[in-house]
Amino acid sequence: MGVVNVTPDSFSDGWPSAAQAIRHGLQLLEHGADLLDVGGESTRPGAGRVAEVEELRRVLPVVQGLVAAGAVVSVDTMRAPVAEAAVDAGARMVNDVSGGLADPAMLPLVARLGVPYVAMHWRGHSVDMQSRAHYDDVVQEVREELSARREAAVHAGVRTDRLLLDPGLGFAKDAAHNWALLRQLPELVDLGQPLLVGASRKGFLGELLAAPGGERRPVGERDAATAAVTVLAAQAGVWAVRVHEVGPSADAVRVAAAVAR
Ligand code: PMM
Repeated sequence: MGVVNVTPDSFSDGWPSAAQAIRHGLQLLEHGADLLDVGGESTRPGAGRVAEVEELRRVLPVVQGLVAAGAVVSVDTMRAPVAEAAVDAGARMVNDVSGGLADPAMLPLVARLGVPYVAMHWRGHSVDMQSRAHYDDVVQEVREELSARREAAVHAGVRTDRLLLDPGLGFAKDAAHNWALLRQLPELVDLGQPLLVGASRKGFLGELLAAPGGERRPVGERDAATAAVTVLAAQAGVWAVRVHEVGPSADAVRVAAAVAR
């Protein structure tokens, strides 16, 4: 899954215009992306909300442009009206980082639309989410909280064969939490839903690769580490990885598949 952020304030990339975002999405397809995730609201730690009208203005032309070019598009949004408008515009999947918690209309909407839905592990909006990064056993708690989101989705009418889960690396999680989740990915795959993992360019990779002086590896120089995570994810049976640079991860998936064969 290639990331197409239509956000001037994303932590790692972000295209200021629809034309640039569409061009970028088409490049990601050439690099081997199977689907493109279009988002108009940054969720980096500390980010505030974007107005719904602005989110729609950012996302819709990009969804339309990429769908017209033949891409399979998912929309990265926490808002039901944005999800609905994007699906009307041709998006085939909804990726909700809040797992239905941010907008009570989201789960009933995706049930009605019948589109695949990604429920990510989330404990609150980005502005103060890191204050919620407290766990006794992060893997167990993420499992339980994802199971609760699955129950809520099913209760709202979402079919289990259209439900995907995501541990939400970096969302109310520090580096140690992210590493623990990556180490125990099979326990999350065991939940029985297709699993999506988004480690791409995130801060914990920048910390791992920090220079001797302590400065974190710059965001644009974390793609080799991201591809390494992709290998581990593929080996653990993850369904997809959400990445900014698709080529290395597409190659990594092929290597993992060849080894498995
Ligand atoms: N991470 C970001 C945004 N959306 N969606 C899912 N399902 N999983 C993630 O880990 C995730 C996401 C933040 O990254 P970005 O600002 O680089 O897009």
